[in-house]
Amino acid sequence: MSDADELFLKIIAREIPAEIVHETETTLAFRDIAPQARVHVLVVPKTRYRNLAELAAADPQLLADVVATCATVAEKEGITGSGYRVVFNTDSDAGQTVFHVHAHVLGGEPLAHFGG
Ligand code: D5M
Repeated sequence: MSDADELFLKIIAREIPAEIVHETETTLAFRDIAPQARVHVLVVPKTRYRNLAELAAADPQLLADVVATCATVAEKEGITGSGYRVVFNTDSDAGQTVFHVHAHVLGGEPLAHFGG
């Protein structure tokens, strides 16, 4: 595991500062350091898995906890009325840079549309 991949474990351990938005027994939500929207929060499981596939295979309940925390964050940030997006960048084509699975919760303004 590289230093970059340990970053979120250090945030969970409060060894590196972050603006924490919400915490549960199994997950932590904190603001992205380089926000791509007015609201941009990362949700991580406190146990590290490299990416979404590893988490889904190893611990489906923990994946459900991450998704539930995303919904809670959207509520707390007041963006459920206008809508929001949840993204798991996975590996190189998606530009994943930190190999501790994390969901991006994006909203608070109209987002560029993609898909059909
Ligand atoms: O997303 C990794 C995200 O992690 C990227 O949007 C920046 C964010 N980041 C990097 N360092 C920090 C710290 N220290 N606090 C908060 N957010 C951080 P990826 O999907 O891997 O590209």
